[in-house]
Amino acid sequence: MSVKTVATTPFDGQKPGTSGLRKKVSVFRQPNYLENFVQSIFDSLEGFAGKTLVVGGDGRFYNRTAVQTILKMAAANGFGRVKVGQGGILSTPAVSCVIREHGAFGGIVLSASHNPGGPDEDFGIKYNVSAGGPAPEKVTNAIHARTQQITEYRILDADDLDLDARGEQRLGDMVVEVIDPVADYAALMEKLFDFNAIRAMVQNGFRMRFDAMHAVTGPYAREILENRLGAPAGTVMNGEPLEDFGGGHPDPNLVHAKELVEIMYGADAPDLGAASDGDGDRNMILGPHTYVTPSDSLAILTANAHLAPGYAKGVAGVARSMPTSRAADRVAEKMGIAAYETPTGWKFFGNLLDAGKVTLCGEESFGTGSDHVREKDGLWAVLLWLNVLAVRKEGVADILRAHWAEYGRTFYSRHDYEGLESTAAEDLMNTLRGKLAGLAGATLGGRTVALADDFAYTDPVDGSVAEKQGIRIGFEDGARIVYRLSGTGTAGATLRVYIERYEPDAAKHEGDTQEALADLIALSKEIADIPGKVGRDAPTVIT
Ligand code: VG1
Ligand code: CO
Repeated sequence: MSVKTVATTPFDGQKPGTSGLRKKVSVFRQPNYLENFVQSIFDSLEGFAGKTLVVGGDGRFYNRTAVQTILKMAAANGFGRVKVGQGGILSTPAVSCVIREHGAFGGIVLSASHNPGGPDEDFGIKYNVSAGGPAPEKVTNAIHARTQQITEYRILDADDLDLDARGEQRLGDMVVEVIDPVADYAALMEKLFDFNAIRAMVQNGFRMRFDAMHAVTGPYAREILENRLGAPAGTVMNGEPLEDFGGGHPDPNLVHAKELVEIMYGADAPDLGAASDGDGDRNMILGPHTYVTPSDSLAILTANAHLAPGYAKGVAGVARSMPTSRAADRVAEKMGIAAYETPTGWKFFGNLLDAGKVTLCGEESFGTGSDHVREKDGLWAVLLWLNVLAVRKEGVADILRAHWAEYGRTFYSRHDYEGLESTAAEDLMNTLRGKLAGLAGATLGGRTVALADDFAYTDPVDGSVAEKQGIRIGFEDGARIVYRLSGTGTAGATLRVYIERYEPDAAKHEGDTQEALADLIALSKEIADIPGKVGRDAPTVIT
């Protein structure tokens, strides 16, 4: 086996977005495309000779091919060991867990998360640092810069390895260890949560359904929910990871997790319904005829985390991405703990978690997590909910209503306008930016604008600054409209509009979210002239 040095030339557009580099599979399949990016990652890192790299992905189409290439390149670049999930599978939170548990140098996650998979769909790759989290912008910028300069990459001339047999194999001087993708992760969950209490609740007749959406959490959920917690077989639906996720969007929301939603809104609905996404870092929580928004879920978990053994000492602070509703802030205020507002994307939580400033974090996009790893974690959120339900002995809807009664309700919705022409979407954002200075103090739709800005964030730990992270228009009554363009899509542009309104009056907490927000939704279209700028009257997806 010899190391080959292959001459190459840069590709345009190898710029990591909100969460790694995501492109169509056809783009990744171009000769040298993946290799260039992987070599650029390695070229941007220092001091990994002889160290351990963790590699795994969500099992989507091209996962296995990419894993083989990465293993040979890791060997040629001098890593000492790669821990790779059996079959090339590791959920995103499991990669984070394995990196931390084994003191690895870093990891490579192969996923386009909630985007569809298959030969004509999406693929993705990202690098995670030794703390277990997504590389910060300093690193992703260096990787991108390197992709524009690259002239060669190194790869071992070797046969493909058997990824399905657990155990150690050699690849040149490097050891490849094919690991059980679930073991370390499941052990960590057992440490954090009261499995006995949850098991007892299940034995007493508590019923749940977990929709793995034919994505990576199937094996994790079966092992944890069915094998360890005693939920009956069949609790986990769509539990077989498929390369194309069965043709669906592995995105756990009311639109894409339709099968689960029908069960939860049907007759004889189970006590808890939950779903996770392609790479296992998102979660949706449902009770019988009840939907818990991710923003509310973060707030409720912050208020209740101490009920689980792993958080018995309390929560140091909570962080949420800027477009996430401010429900968690209200809990933090009452509890006397710090609340942070960060740009969209989990990489911005890493420093706060490492510094012990926060214990829980969350995003409106169905992401919740804690300091147990450095990624958002779908099954973790489900287990924390289960632990809270087991201790409080109340239903999901009761807990949600009690939370609103105590803290007030934040009506919240996200409207996505997908598949827009990129230049038109950019123009909409730029025009809006141009209007901001004139908006403060203005009256729009009967509300007075208290704040109008383009969100900029200074990291309180390392002082790094991230600018242009989304346009915020805040009103004096606490209502808010936020606009930003997606950084995870692979075709055209997606405009995300986030709308919220605070309702302290418990007598007004019932009712439909879209109706409760109707005037703000109309205003959101008007302020940005969405119909005029991008030719749309209505969003494609509402969550
Ligand atoms: C979306 C979400 C964001 C999330 C990101 C990655 O990004 O809005 O909150 O962190 O996806 O999640 P964007 O730029 O498209 O809005 V995942 O589960 O795709 O890794
Ligand atoms: Co994901």
